[in-house]
Amino acid sequence: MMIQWFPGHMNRAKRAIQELVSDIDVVIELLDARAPFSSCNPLLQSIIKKKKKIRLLNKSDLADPKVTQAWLEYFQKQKDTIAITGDKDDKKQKNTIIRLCRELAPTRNSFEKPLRVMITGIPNVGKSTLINQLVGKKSAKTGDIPAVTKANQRLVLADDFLIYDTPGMMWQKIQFSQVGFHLAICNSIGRNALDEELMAHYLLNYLKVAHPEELCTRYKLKAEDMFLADNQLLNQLGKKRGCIMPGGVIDIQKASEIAIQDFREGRIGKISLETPDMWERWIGQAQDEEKSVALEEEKSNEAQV
Ligand SMILES: Nc1nc2c(ncn2[C@@H]2O[C@H](COP(=O)(O)OP(=O)(O)OP(=O)(O)O)[C@@H](O)[C@H]2O)c(=O)[nH]1
Ligand SMILES: [Mg+2]
Repeated sequence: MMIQWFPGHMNRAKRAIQELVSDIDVVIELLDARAPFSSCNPLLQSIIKKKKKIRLLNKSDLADPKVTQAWLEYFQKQKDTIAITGDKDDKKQKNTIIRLCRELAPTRNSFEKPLRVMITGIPNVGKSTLINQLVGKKSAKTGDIPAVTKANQRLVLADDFLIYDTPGMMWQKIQFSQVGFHLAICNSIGRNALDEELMAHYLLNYLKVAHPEELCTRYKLKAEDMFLADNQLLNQLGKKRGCIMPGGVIDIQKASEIAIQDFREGRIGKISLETPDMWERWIGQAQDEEKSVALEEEKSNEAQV
Protein backbone atom coordinates (compact mmCIF):
# COMPACT_ATOMS: atom_id res chain seq x y z
CA MET A 1 0.00 0.00 0.00
CA MET A 2 1.53 3.29 -1.05
CA ILE A 3 0.81 5.84 1.66
CA GLN A 4 0.42 9.42 0.51
CA TRP A 5 0.31 10.78 4.04
CA PHE A 6 2.67 13.66 4.51
CA PRO A 7 0.55 16.64 5.52
CA GLY A 8 2.03 20.10 6.14
CA HIS A 9 2.33 19.60 9.85
CA MET A 10 4.83 16.75 9.30
CA ASN A 11 7.26 19.31 7.81
CA ARG A 12 6.55 21.52 10.81
CA ALA A 13 7.28 18.57 13.10
CA LYS A 14 10.65 18.03 11.43
CA ARG A 15 11.52 21.73 11.73
CA ALA A 16 10.44 21.77 15.38
CA ILE A 17 12.85 18.92 16.13
CA GLN A 18 15.68 20.48 14.11
CA GLU A 19 15.31 23.76 16.02
CA LEU A 20 15.45 22.04 19.36
CA VAL A 21 18.20 19.52 18.80
CA SER A 22 21.26 21.70 19.39
CA ASP A 23 20.11 22.30 22.99
CA ILE A 24 19.51 18.62 23.73
CA ASP A 25 21.70 16.15 25.66
CA VAL A 26 19.75 12.90 25.28
CA VAL A 27 17.22 11.80 22.65
CA ILE A 28 14.67 9.12 23.43
CA GLU A 29 13.24 7.68 20.23
CA LEU A 30 10.00 5.83 20.83
CA LEU A 31 9.38 2.91 18.49
CA ASP A 32 6.22 0.85 18.30
CA ALA A 33 7.17 -2.54 19.80
CA ARG A 34 4.78 -4.26 17.35
CA ALA A 35 6.72 -2.81 14.39
CA PRO A 36 10.09 -1.50 15.59
CA PHE A 37 11.86 -1.42 12.22
CA SER A 38 8.92 0.21 10.46
CA SER A 39 8.61 2.87 13.15
CA CYS A 40 12.33 3.82 13.10
CA ASN A 41 12.58 7.21 11.46
CA PRO A 42 15.32 7.16 8.79
CA LEU A 43 15.59 10.98 9.02
CA LEU A 44 16.24 11.08 12.73
CA GLN A 45 19.89 10.03 12.74
CA SER A 46 20.84 12.77 10.29
CA ILE A 47 19.07 15.33 12.50
CA ILE A 48 20.38 14.25 15.90
CA LYS A 49 23.85 13.27 14.63
CA LYS A 50 26.05 12.29 17.60
CA LYS A 51 23.58 12.92 20.42
CA LYS A 52 23.19 10.17 23.00
CA LYS A 53 20.17 8.07 22.16
CA ILE A 54 17.82 5.64 23.85
CA ARG A 55 15.48 3.54 21.74
CA LEU A 56 12.34 2.68 23.66
CA LEU A 57 10.13 -0.07 22.24
CA ASN A 58 6.83 1.29 23.46
CA LYS A 59 3.41 -0.39 23.75
CA SER A 60 5.30 -3.57 24.55
CA ASP A 61 2.20 -4.72 26.44
CA LEU A 62 0.59 -5.24 23.00
CA ALA A 63 3.55 -6.99 21.33
CA ASP A 64 4.74 -10.60 21.39
CA PRO A 65 7.32 -10.70 24.26
CA LYS A 66 9.62 -13.16 22.44
CA VAL A 67 9.72 -10.99 19.34
CA THR A 68 10.33 -7.88 21.45
CA GLN A 69 13.29 -9.64 23.04
CA ALA A 70 14.70 -10.39 19.57
CA TRP A 71 14.32 -6.71 18.64
CA LEU A 72 16.07 -5.58 21.82
CA GLU A 73 19.03 -7.81 20.93
CA TYR A 74 18.96 -6.52 17.34
CA PHE A 75 19.14 -2.86 18.43
CA GLN A 76 21.68 -3.46 21.24
CA LYS A 77 24.07 -4.74 18.58
CA GLN A 78 24.01 -1.33 16.88
CA LYS A 79 26.68 1.19 17.73
CA ASP A 80 25.91 3.63 20.58
CA THR A 81 22.39 2.34 21.07
CA ILE A 82 20.62 1.59 24.31
CA ALA A 83 17.36 -0.25 23.72
CA ILE A 84 14.67 -0.82 26.34
CA THR A 85 10.99 -1.69 26.38
CA GLY A 86 8.19 0.70 27.28
CA ASP A 87 4.73 0.11 28.68
CA LYS A 88 2.58 2.91 30.05
CA ASP A 89 1.44 0.74 32.96
CA ASP A 90 4.94 -0.31 34.04
CA LYS A 91 5.51 1.51 37.33
CA LYS A 92 9.27 0.83 37.26
CA GLN A 93 10.04 2.40 33.89
CA LYS A 94 10.05 5.99 35.15
CA ASN A 95 13.05 5.37 37.41
CA THR A 96 14.84 3.29 34.77
CA ILE A 97 14.52 6.00 32.13
CA ILE A 98 15.58 8.81 34.48
CA ARG A 99 18.60 6.78 35.62
CA LEU A 100 19.67 5.97 32.03
CA CYS A 101 19.37 9.61 30.96
CA ARG A 102 21.44 10.78 33.92
CA GLU A 103 24.10 8.16 33.17
CA LEU A 104 24.33 9.31 29.55
CA ALA A 105 24.97 12.95 30.47
CA PRO A 106 26.53 12.95 33.97
CA THR A 107 27.81 16.52 33.79
CA ARG A 108 24.35 17.99 33.19
CA ASN A 109 23.23 17.86 36.79
CA SER A 110 22.54 21.32 38.12
CA PHE A 111 20.02 24.14 37.90
CA GLU A 112 22.52 26.08 35.73
CA LYS A 113 23.27 23.06 33.56
CA PRO A 114 20.09 20.97 33.54
CA LEU A 115 19.81 17.68 31.68
CA ARG A 116 17.73 18.25 28.54
CA VAL A 117 15.94 15.22 27.13
CA MET A 118 13.96 15.19 23.90
CA ILE A 119 11.26 12.60 23.24
CA THR A 120 10.67 11.84 19.56
CA GLY A 121 8.86 9.20 17.54
CA ILE A 122 6.22 8.61 14.91
CA PRO A 123 2.70 9.95 15.46
CA ASN A 124 0.62 8.20 18.14
CA VAL A 125 3.46 6.04 19.48
CA GLY A 126 2.95 7.29 23.05
CA LYS A 127 5.38 10.22 23.48
CA SER A 128 3.05 12.47 25.46
CA THR A 129 1.81 9.58 27.61
CA LEU A 130 5.41 8.72 28.54
CA ILE A 131 6.15 12.34 29.39
CA ASN A 132 3.13 12.54 31.67
CA GLN A 133 4.37 9.43 33.41
CA LEU A 134 7.89 10.86 33.81
CA VAL A 135 6.74 14.27 34.98
CA GLY A 136 4.17 12.71 37.26
CA LYS A 137 1.13 14.67 36.17
CA LYS A 138 -1.04 15.15 33.11
CA SER A 139 0.90 17.97 31.46
CA ALA A 140 1.04 16.84 27.84
CA LYS A 141 -2.08 16.30 25.75
CA THR A 142 -2.61 12.68 24.65
CA GLY A 143 -5.13 10.85 22.46
CA ASP A 144 -5.48 7.73 20.33
CA ILE A 145 -5.26 9.48 16.98
CA PRO A 146 -2.08 10.53 15.14
CA ALA A 147 -0.78 14.12 15.44
CA VAL A 148 -2.25 15.22 18.77
CA THR A 149 0.90 17.18 19.75
CA LYS A 150 1.41 20.08 17.35
CA ALA A 151 4.49 21.90 18.73
CA ASN A 152 7.45 21.37 21.05
CA GLN A 153 6.53 21.59 24.71
CA ARG A 154 9.01 21.96 27.58
CA LEU A 155 8.25 20.21 30.85
CA VAL A 156 10.15 20.36 34.11
CA LEU A 157 10.79 17.00 35.74
CA ALA A 158 13.14 18.50 38.33
CA ASP A 159 15.23 21.69 38.63
CA ASP A 160 18.07 19.90 36.86
CA PHE A 161 16.00 17.80 34.43
CA LEU A 162 13.98 19.16 31.51
CA ILE A 163 11.94 17.12 29.04
CA TYR A 164 10.74 18.18 25.63
CA ASP A 165 7.65 16.70 24.01
CA THR A 166 7.71 16.95 20.21
CA PRO A 167 5.11 16.44 17.46
CA GLY A 168 5.10 13.00 15.83
CA MET A 169 7.46 13.02 12.84
CA MET A 170 6.95 10.98 9.67
CA TRP A 171 9.28 10.81 6.67
CA GLN A 172 8.21 11.55 3.12
CA LYS A 173 9.20 8.48 1.19
CA ILE A 174 8.16 5.10 2.51
CA GLN A 175 10.45 2.69 0.71
CA PHE A 176 8.88 -0.65 1.65
CA SER A 177 5.16 -1.34 1.33
CA GLN A 178 5.38 -3.37 4.58
CA VAL A 179 6.36 -0.20 6.45
CA GLY A 180 3.24 1.58 5.16
CA PHE A 181 0.99 -1.28 6.21
CA HIS A 182 2.56 -1.70 9.62
CA LEU A 183 2.42 1.99 10.48
CA ALA A 184 -1.17 2.21 9.26
CA ILE A 185 -2.27 -0.89 11.18
CA CYS A 186 -0.60 0.45 14.35
CA ASN A 187 -2.55 3.73 13.92
CA SER A 188 0.31 6.10 13.16
CA ILE A 189 -1.05 7.34 9.85
CA GLY A 190 -4.02 9.68 9.49
CA ARG A 191 -7.25 7.92 8.63
CA ASN A 192 -7.92 9.88 5.45
CA ALA A 193 -4.91 8.33 3.76
CA LEU A 194 -5.99 4.75 4.34
CA ASP A 195 -7.87 1.95 2.69
CA GLU A 196 -9.12 -0.15 5.62
CA GLU A 197 -10.09 -3.11 3.43
CA LEU A 198 -6.55 -3.41 2.07
CA MET A 199 -5.15 -3.07 5.58
CA ALA A 200 -7.47 -5.79 6.87
CA HIS A 201 -6.44 -8.11 4.03
CA TYR A 202 -2.80 -7.58 4.88
CA LEU A 203 -3.43 -8.10 8.60
CA LEU A 204 -5.49 -11.29 8.17
CA ASN A 205 -3.06 -12.67 5.63
CA TYR A 206 -0.33 -12.30 8.26
CA LEU A 207 -2.37 -13.52 11.22
CA LYS A 208 -3.69 -16.65 9.52
CA VAL A 209 -0.08 -17.83 9.09
CA ALA A 210 1.63 -16.36 12.17
CA HIS A 211 -1.20 -16.46 14.75
CA PRO A 212 -3.92 -18.83 13.48
CA GLU A 213 -5.01 -19.98 16.94
CA GLU A 214 -5.56 -16.47 18.28
CA LEU A 215 -7.44 -15.54 15.11
CA CYS A 216 -9.71 -18.60 15.33
CA THR A 217 -10.41 -17.99 19.02
CA ARG A 218 -11.21 -14.31 18.62
CA TYR A 219 -13.68 -14.76 15.75
CA LYS A 220 -14.86 -18.33 16.38
CA LEU A 221 -13.36 -19.43 13.08
CA LYS A 222 -12.46 -23.00 12.12
CA ALA A 223 -8.95 -24.25 11.39
CA GLU A 224 -9.89 -24.77 7.72
CA ASP A 225 -10.88 -21.07 7.47
CA MET A 226 -7.17 -20.29 7.70
CA PHE A 227 -6.83 -21.62 4.14
CA LEU A 228 -9.40 -19.16 2.76
CA ALA A 229 -8.32 -16.34 0.46
CA ASP A 230 -8.01 -12.96 2.28
CA ASN A 231 -11.31 -11.55 0.98
CA GLN A 232 -13.19 -14.74 1.90
CA LEU A 233 -11.64 -14.75 5.35
CA LEU A 234 -12.69 -11.13 5.85
CA ASN A 235 -16.21 -12.09 4.70
CA GLN A 236 -16.27 -14.91 7.20
CA LEU A 237 -15.12 -12.58 9.99
CA GLY A 238 -17.86 -10.11 9.01
CA LYS A 239 -20.45 -12.90 9.13
CA LYS A 240 -19.30 -14.02 12.59
CA ARG A 241 -19.39 -10.45 13.92
CA GLY A 242 -22.82 -9.66 12.46
CA CYS A 243 -21.62 -7.11 9.91
CA ILE A 244 -24.58 -7.73 7.63
CA MET A 245 -26.23 -5.07 5.50
CA PRO A 246 -29.84 -5.18 4.25
CA GLY A 247 -30.17 -7.99 1.72
CA GLY A 248 -27.70 -10.15 3.63
CA VAL A 249 -24.61 -8.56 2.08
CA ILE A 250 -21.52 -8.52 4.33
CA ASP A 251 -20.43 -5.03 5.34
CA ILE A 252 -16.76 -5.35 4.41
CA GLN A 253 -15.83 -1.86 5.59
CA LYS A 254 -17.21 -2.60 9.06
CA ALA A 255 -15.55 -6.03 9.18
CA SER A 256 -12.23 -4.42 8.19
CA GLU A 257 -12.52 -1.78 10.91
CA ILE A 258 -13.31 -4.44 13.53
CA ALA A 259 -10.23 -6.52 12.62
CA ILE A 260 -7.94 -3.48 12.69
CA GLN A 261 -9.35 -2.06 15.93
CA ASP A 262 -9.19 -5.47 17.65
CA PHE A 263 -5.53 -5.75 16.68
CA ARG A 264 -4.76 -2.21 17.87
CA GLU A 265 -6.30 -2.83 21.25
CA GLY A 266 -4.63 -6.20 21.73
CA ARG A 267 -7.92 -8.14 21.66
CA ILE A 268 -6.59 -10.75 19.22
CA GLY A 269 -3.50 -11.31 21.36
CA LYS A 270 -0.02 -9.96 22.00
CA ILE A 271 1.10 -9.75 18.40
CA SER A 272 4.13 -8.26 16.64
CA LEU A 273 3.88 -7.53 12.94
CA GLU A 274 7.56 -7.97 12.15
CA THR A 275 10.69 -9.73 13.38
CA PRO A 276 14.37 -8.96 12.65
CA ASP A 277 14.49 -12.10 10.45
CA MET A 278 11.56 -10.93 8.36
CA TRP A 279 13.29 -7.62 7.73
CA GLU A 280 16.55 -9.31 6.82
CA ARG A 281 14.63 -11.32 4.23
CA TRP A 282 12.67 -8.34 2.84
CA ILE A 283 15.80 -6.19 2.54
CA GLY A 284 17.63 -9.08 0.84
CA GLN A 285 14.76 -9.53 -1.63
CA ALA A 286 14.72 -5.80 -2.41
CA GLN A 287 18.47 -5.84 -3.04
CA ASP A 288 18.12 -8.86 -5.34
CA GLU A 289 15.35 -7.10 -7.24
CA GLU A 290 17.46 -3.95 -7.58
CA LYS A 291 20.36 -6.03 -8.89
CA SER A 292 18.21 -7.81 -11.46
CA VAL A 293 16.69 -4.50 -12.64
CA ALA A 294 20.20 -3.06 -13.02
CA LEU A 295 21.27 -6.18 -14.92
CA GLU A 296 18.26 -5.92 -17.26
CA GLU A 297 19.07 -2.25 -17.90
CA GLU A 298 22.68 -3.10 -18.63
CA LYS A 299 21.61 -5.81 -21.08
CA SER A 300 19.17 -3.55 -22.93
CA ASN A 301 21.84 -0.78 -23.11
CA GLU A 302 24.30 -3.28 -24.56
CA ALA A 303 21.67 -4.46 -27.06
CA GLN A 304 21.13 -0.86 -28.21
CA VAL A 305 24.85 -0.24 -28.82
N1 LIG B 1 -1.34 -0.16 25.13
C1 LIG B 1 -0.59 0.92 25.26
N2 LIG B 1 -1.07 2.11 24.84
C2 LIG B 1 -0.28 3.20 24.98
C3 LIG B 1 1.02 3.12 25.55
N3 LIG B 1 1.55 4.37 25.55
C4 LIG B 1 0.61 5.17 25.00
N4 LIG B 1 -0.49 4.49 24.66
C5 LIG B 1 -1.73 5.00 24.03
O1 LIG B 1 -1.39 5.47 22.72
C6 LIG B 1 -2.21 6.59 22.36
C7 LIG B 1 -1.33 7.72 21.86
O2 LIG B 1 -0.61 8.27 22.96
P1 LIG B 1 0.05 9.73 22.92
O3 LIG B 1 0.89 9.83 24.14
O4 LIG B 1 -0.96 10.80 22.66
O5 LIG B 1 0.98 9.58 21.63
P2 LIG B 1 1.95 10.66 20.96
O6 LIG B 1 3.14 9.93 20.48
O7 LIG B 1 2.18 11.80 21.88
O8 LIG B 1 1.06 11.09 19.71
P3 LIG B 1 1.14 12.44 18.79
O9 LIG B 1 1.28 13.62 19.70
O10 LIG B 1 -0.17 12.39 18.11
O11 LIG B 1 2.29 12.24 17.86
C8 LIG B 1 -3.04 6.93 23.62
O12 LIG B 1 -4.32 6.36 23.45
C9 LIG B 1 -2.28 6.25 24.73
O13 LIG B 1 -3.10 5.87 25.82
C10 LIG B 1 1.49 1.82 26.02
O14 LIG B 1 2.60 1.65 26.52
N5 LIG B 1 0.64 0.79 25.82
MG1 LIG C 1 1.79 13.80 21.63
